[in-house]
Amino acid sequence: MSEKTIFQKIIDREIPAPLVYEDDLVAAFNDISPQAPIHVLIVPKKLIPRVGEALAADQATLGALLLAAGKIAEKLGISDRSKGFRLVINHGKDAGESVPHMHVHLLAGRSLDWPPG
Ligand code: IU
Repeated sequence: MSEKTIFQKIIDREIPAPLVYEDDLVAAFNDISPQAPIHVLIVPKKLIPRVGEALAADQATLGALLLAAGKIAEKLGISDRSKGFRLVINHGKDAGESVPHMHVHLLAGRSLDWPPG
């Protein structure tokens, strides 16, 4: 059995981090090093190391991640088009992945540059 990821430890309540959202398939908490005024990480409870390694059996979990993002945005009052938010998934070295437990970054609260760096 390989070592739990830091995110698995947060999900399993072994490391304290207030959850901003939780359902059967995903949990969400604030990023420890926020890159925007709002920076939430939405994480599958079952380990998927990175999005490109997801299996057909993970389809419901992948959908749950995006549905959770919409619900969190609504709750935070940023779902109106006059505000808005960005979702980011980093896969691998060139994308800057640092935690090998798939997660969706939800960034908001300021104007975000495009293209990203
Ligand atoms: P990435 O997509 O793998 O690069 O993102 C990992 C994120 O996890 C990054 O934004 C970190 O700031 C964040 N994070 C965290 O919120 N809490 C932690 O204990 C650790 C990383 I380690």
